[in-house]
Amino acid sequence: METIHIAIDGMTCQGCVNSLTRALQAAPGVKSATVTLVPAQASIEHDPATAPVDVLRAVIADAGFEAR
Ligand code: 9UX
Repeated sequence: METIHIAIDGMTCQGCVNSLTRALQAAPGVKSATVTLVPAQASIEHDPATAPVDVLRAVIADAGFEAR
């Protein structure tokens, strides 16, 4: 497991934080995800073999946000 931090564009409220948190935690290979609005970022503990960064970026995009 590795932990990465990704800056997120497009979150405007705590609901955004909650929905992105759920989307990330539902992704295979993600052990845990902590999302904050200030600063706008996600800290993701993941298995890089199962959930590489480009997959995490896609999960974030599908949730309606943008990984910066
Ligand atoms: Mo509330 Mo955040 O509708 O988009 S979830 S602003």
